[in-house]
Amino acid sequence: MVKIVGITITQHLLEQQREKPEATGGFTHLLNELIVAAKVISSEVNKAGLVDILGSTGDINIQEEQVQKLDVFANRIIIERMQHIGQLCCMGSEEVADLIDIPSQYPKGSYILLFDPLDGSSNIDVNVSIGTIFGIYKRESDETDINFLLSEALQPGIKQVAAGYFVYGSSTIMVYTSGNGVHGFTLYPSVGEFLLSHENIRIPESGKIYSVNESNYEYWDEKTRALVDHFKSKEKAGHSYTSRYVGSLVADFHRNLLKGGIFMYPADLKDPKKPSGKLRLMVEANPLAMVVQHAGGYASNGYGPILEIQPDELHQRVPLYIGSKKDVELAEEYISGKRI
Ligand code: P6P
Repeated sequence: MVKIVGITITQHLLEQQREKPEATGGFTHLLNELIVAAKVISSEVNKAGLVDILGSTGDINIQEEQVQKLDVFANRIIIERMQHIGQLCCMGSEEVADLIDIPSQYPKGSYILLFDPLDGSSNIDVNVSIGTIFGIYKRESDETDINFLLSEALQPGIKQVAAGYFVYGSSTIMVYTSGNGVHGFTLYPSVGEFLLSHENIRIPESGKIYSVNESNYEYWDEKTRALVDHFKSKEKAGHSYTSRYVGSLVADFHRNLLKGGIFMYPADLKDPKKPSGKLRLMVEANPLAMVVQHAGGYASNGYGPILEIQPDELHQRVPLYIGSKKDVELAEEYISGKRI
């Protein structure tokens, strides 16, 4: 007899809401609707391969990447579900070039949702975990016209009111923070409920795992090479590290969050159009940076906190060093040249 442990996420959110006298319930409503969208995506991901939703559409997205059918599906599910709830003034998606307006027939709210609908989707047809990443901001003015809202969406990550991710893997898990600890919930499929499974997650201050795509070694500068060489050398590091790289950011990040370690996607010269590396500031780095910070870790672009970067554009890329505080601080010492 399986003993159901852990409170539901609905119960958790209501308890968190009760702790905030000024809360109107709007944030709880927003997160609950996003959770429904994730359940739908999880259901589709878990039967991918059985239905014609695998593979690419043949299109190239704003990121100049092959669009996977599941990317399109996940993006559509989130937009369609979130646009009518009356809590958002706009949305930004990794899959959509411009900021997404709320159709005029629906009421606008004061929150901004930025998301990567299905990160790592090139791994779906080989059954590697993938996920949805999200960051939530509040608009700072009364402006609701989409032509003015881009400046409202381009806030530094430190302004996020909440952030988190869903991993669609051996189980579907949601990890999020609204500034009051980092909490993980595991989907109980037959019940359709996310149950609290990882309360108040804390990342170890230093780890024994480093995650990086070493095939980019020839495209890195000397400082980046020295940093990765450090993790490969027991003598330099003082203990041995192990390399773990799934190629799906949410999977690599989630493992390191629980076990400790550092994930790196450095700047590289592989693609002159992407000198800052591959990952996106607004829909990948900022949300995970908020999560890791509230779990006691740190996220840097190699020179300073990811969360303090003032964004210039919705899809800007950023080098990312994220995970255990001591490991990321070491990365900063190498990348900023303080250590050779
Ligand atoms: P590479 C997936 O495409 C993704 O955006 C992240 O999920 C992942 O961390 C990264 O790209 C992997 O990139 O260049 O190592 O294949």
